[in-house]
Amino acid sequence: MTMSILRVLLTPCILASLAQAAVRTYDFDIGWVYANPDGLATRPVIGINGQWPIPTISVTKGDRVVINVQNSLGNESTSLHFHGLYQNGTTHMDGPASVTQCDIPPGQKFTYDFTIDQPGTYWYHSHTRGQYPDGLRGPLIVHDPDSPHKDLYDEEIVLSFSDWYHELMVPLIQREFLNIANPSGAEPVPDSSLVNETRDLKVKIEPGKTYLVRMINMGAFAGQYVWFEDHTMRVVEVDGVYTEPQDADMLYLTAAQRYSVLLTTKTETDRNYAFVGSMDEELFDVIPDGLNPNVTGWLVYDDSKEKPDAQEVAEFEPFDDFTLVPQDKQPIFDKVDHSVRLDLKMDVLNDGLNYAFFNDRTYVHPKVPTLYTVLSTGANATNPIVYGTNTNAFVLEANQVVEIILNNDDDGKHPFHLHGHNFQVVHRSDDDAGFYIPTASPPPSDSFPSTPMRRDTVLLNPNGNLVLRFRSDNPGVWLFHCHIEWHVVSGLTATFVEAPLAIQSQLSSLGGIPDDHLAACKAANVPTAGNAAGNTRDVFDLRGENQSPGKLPEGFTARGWVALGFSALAAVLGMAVIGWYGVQPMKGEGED
Ligand SMILES: *[C@@H]1O[C@H](CO)[C@@H](O)[C@H](O)[C@H]1NC(C)=O
Ligand SMILES: *[C@@H]1O[C@H](CO)[C@@H](O)[C@H](O)[C@H]1NC(C)=O
Ligand SMILES: *[C@@H]1O[C@H](CO)[C@@H](O)[C@H](O)[C@H]1NC(C)=O
Ligand SMILES: *[C@@H]1O[C@H](CO)[C@@H](O)[C@H](O)[C@H]1NC(C)=O
Ligand SMILES: *[C@@H]1O[C@H](CO)[C@@H](O)[C@H](O)[C@H]1NC(C)=O
Ligand SMILES: [Cu+2]
Repeated sequence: MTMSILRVLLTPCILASLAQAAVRTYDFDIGWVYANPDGLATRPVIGINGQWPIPTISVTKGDRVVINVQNSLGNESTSLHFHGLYQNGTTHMDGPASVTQCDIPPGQKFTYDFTIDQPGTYWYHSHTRGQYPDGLRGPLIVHDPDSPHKDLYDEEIVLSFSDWYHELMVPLIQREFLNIANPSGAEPVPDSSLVNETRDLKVKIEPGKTYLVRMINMGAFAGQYVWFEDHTMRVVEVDGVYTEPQDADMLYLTAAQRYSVLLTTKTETDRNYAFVGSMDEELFDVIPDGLNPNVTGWLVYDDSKEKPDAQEVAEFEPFDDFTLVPQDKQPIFDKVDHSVRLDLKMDVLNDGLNYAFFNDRTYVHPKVPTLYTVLSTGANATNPIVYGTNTNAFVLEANQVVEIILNNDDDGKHPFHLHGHNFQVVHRSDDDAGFYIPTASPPPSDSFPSTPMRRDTVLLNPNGNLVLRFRSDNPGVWLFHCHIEWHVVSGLTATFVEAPLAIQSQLSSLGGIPDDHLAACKAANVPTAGNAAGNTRDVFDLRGENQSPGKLPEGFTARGWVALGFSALAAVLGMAVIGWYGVQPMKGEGED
C-alpha cells in the first residue's frame, strides 16, 4: 500500500486527555481495476488508488478522519458509508445516497469529515444501489488504548470474509434478479467464498501467544460459518460492543456482522491448521452444480510444513449471540416510549418484478435526499408525510426509548442493520414463530434478558420475529435495512428521522451542508430542498414523487404471476427465435 495516501497530522490539543487525537487524512481515488480473487475469473472490480483489495482504515478512538473522495469510475456514481459508526453530530457524513447525501457522480469530488469516538471492528463500503459487492468494501478498525481486554492479547489479526460473484452487480440485477423471468425473487448465488478477498490466505502466527482476531463479513448476501480447527475462540467484542468473554467453537457471521475473538496458539509448531468460512447455503434458492461454499485459510506455525485440507464438519452448530452480555452491563430499556412495528414480506408488483416490503410499502428513494428535506422544511420536518410515501419514514422524538418490532412474513433469513446506533436485542424468536404478540405469554417481558446483547446488525429468523430497543440520543437520518444487498435493491429499507429539529440546529451550527456535498447534487441534477418530491412551496403536496409500481389486481396471486411470467417469457423467447429466423437471409436469396 502506498503510504502517500495516508497523512497523519497531529493536531495541537489544549486538553492533555486529547493529546493523542489525530487527524487522519485519506485521499481515495475510486476507479475500476481488474482482479481475479478466486482464481476462476478475472473481472472489473472497484478499487481505490489503482488497488484492490481497498485499504484498511485504521485509527485510534478519538481521531478525526478526513476522506477526500474522487469518483473516477467514469460510468457509475458512488458513496461511502462507515458501517457501525454513530456519526454523532455528523449525520451528513453517514453516506447513503438519496438519504444523507446525493450520489457522487463520475468526475466529482466529495469529502467525508468526522470524529470517531467509539472503539472496535467496523467496515466501510459503498452505499450506492447494489455497488459494494463489486469490491468497494474494506475494514475500518478503531483501536482503543483503554480496551478492557488489552492485557489479554499480544497481537491483532484482521480477517474479512465475503462472498464473490464473477459478474458485475448491474447486469446481475437487471438480467437475473429484478427481471420478469424471476418473479419469485431468487437472489443470484455467489460463485465463491473469500477470506481477505482471496482463497489463499496464510496467517503467520507464533506459538504460545494470544491474538485478537477481528472478523468481518463484508459479503453481499451469504452468512458465513467460521471455525478454526483445534483452536477455541473467546468472543470479546460484537459490532463494536465489548462483551464478557465467552468461548465459541463456531461463529455465524451474517453479512455486515463483526466479532473479535481471543485465540491462543499452541506451544508446538509441529503442524499448521486450517480455518474455514462456509457460506450458509440455506439462503440460496438453488445450489448450482459445482459450487464450493467453503474457503479455507491457514494458521501457519511453520511455513515449511504442509497446509492441510479442512476437515469436514458434520453439523453447523454456531455460537448463539443472544447469550452475549455487554461488558458495560447496560440494563434493558424497560420502559418503551415509542414502538414501531415493521412487517416484512416479499411480493410481486404489477410490473411483474419481486419486491420487498415493510408494512406493504417497498422503499423507493426520494427525489430530495431525506436529510435535505429535514433541513428545508422548517417545523414541518416533524411530519413524516414530507418524506414521501415510499421511504417508510418514521419521525422519532429526542431522547426516547424506541422499540422496533420486526415480523418476518417470509421464509428467508434477514440480517438487519440500523445506522447511527446499536440496539439491544431484547427478544429473538426461532424459525416459524410467526408475528410477535406483545401482550401474550410466553414470552412476558420479564423473560427478557436484564442486560441484553447490543450490536448493530442482527439476524431475523425465517417466519420469526425480533424486538430491538435503543435510545434516540443521536439526532440524524438513519436507515434501518436488511444487509443482504439484493434486498436493499428490492426495497427492504425504512428511514428513521431522529429529532429533526435538533438535526436542523446541529447542522446550522456547523454552517450547513458543505459546498462539495451540494456540488455533487448539482452535478447529478438532484434537488436539495423541499419534500420528497422536491416541492418547496407546499411540502404536503407530493405530486411527482418517486413511487413504486402499483399492486397486482385483486385476486391476481403471486403464484399466478409466476406462471404468467414463465409463459410470457416463453412467448418472448419464441418471438425472438421467430424474429431471428426472420432476419436470416433465405437460402438462395441474393445469390443471382
Ligand atoms: C463500467 O465500466 C466497467 C469497467 O470498464 C465495465 O466493466 C462495466 O460494465 C461498466 N458498467 C456499466 C454499468 O456500464
Ligand atoms: C487481511 O486483510 C486485512 C485488511 O486488508 C489486513 O489488515 C490483514 O493484515 C490481512 N490479514 C492477513 C493475515 O494477511
Ligand atoms: C464445505 O464444508 C462443509 C462443512 O465441513 C462440508 O460439509 C462440505 O462438504 C464442504 N463442501 C465442499 C464442496 O467442500
Ligand atoms: C451523541 O452525543 C450526545 C451528546 O454528547 C450523547 O448524549 C449521546 O449519547 C451520543 N449518542 C451516541 C449514539 O453516541
Ligand atoms: C408547513 O407547510 C405548510 C404547507 O406547505 C405551510 O403552509 C406552512 O407554512 C409550513 N410551516 C412551516 C413552519 O414551515
Ligand atoms: Cu434480507
